[in-house]
Amino acid sequence: MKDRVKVVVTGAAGQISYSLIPRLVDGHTFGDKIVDLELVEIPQVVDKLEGLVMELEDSNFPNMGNVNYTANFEEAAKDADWFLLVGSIPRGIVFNGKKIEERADLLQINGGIFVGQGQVIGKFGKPDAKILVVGNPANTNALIGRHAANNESQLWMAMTMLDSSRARSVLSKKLNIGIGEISKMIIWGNHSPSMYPDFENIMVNGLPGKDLIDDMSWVENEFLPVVQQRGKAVIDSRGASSATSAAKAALDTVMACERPTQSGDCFSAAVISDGSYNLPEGIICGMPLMTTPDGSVEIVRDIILSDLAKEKIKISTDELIDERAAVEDLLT
Ligand code: NAX
Repeated sequence: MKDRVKVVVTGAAGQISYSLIPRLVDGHTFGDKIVDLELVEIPQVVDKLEGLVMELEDSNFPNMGNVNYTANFEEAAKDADWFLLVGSIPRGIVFNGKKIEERADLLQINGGIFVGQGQVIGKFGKPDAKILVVGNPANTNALIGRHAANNESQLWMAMTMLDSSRARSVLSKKLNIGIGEISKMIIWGNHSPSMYPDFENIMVNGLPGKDLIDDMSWVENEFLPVVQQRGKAVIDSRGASSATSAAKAALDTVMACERPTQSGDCFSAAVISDGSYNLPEGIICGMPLMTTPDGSVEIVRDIILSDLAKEKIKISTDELIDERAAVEDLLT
């Protein structure tokens, strides 16, 4: 009998999920496992998911198991292995009669959602469940969810893989090499324009690539701003935020956790800081991670940071500390 994996996706009727969900059951992300899906939406939208389920059925994915949709997160969460928390309230919408434009309001509203979801995950998710927060502000939402879950054996991550993919794309063009030739692309800090893509620790074809990037003016004036502002550039052009690339990044994160990391490599996601690299403790911070052969995800601790890197990372961790202060009432 094939192994099974149960995956909960929130924000299932949104644009990222439309690209994400079919690829969870296509036999690539979870290999040969049968994937049971729990698709979650808010009550106003949940019925739309009937159409998505029809499409999934009509796609004939051989590895698709049971598929349910619901507005009841508790019902969905029971014994789940993975939680992909995509759902959140975007900036600009009217919520309880008020237009949400300030980051502080966004933090409070979405933070509130993650208190409830965190409590449920802590109680009903599998003890070794992995939780990937995509919905913004992802790091602080994950911090709130993790706190509410109060379950140390579960792993809470916020997604920085998209930033890592963007950085690899820009570097591959600069170096005129294939994407697959670049590895170890670490994103430090917050998933926001303050994050720091660590070009100094990349590997190119398995060898240190730092010396290939000797043009500091390009780094400061092109590489860093392009990567940090890429999300905004996509919104400006498309009129909507990144969707298919965000979905691919979520899948890449899942796959990075599901398979052991090759020796010398690492992948990017934000996890709770334990003080490694002198980062402030108790924030969800982008870091280098590896999956061990027994399936646990750990921080890679042997990266060397330059003074430039430390200075840039501090800007981002300071922002995370400010965000934490803005939701202090949700962390008690
Ligand atoms: P959409 O607005 O298309 O979809 C979001 C969906 O979430 C909506 O259908 C909404 O009804 C649902 N939702 C809201 N609250 C919910 C709740 N409590 N439970 C279940 N569902 C709920 O947004 P989409 O483009 O799919 O983006 C989703 C989130 O990803 C946004 O917060 C966006 O900012 C964030 N992103 C994060 C990225 C990252 O790298 N971490 C990159 C892409 C994206 O910007």
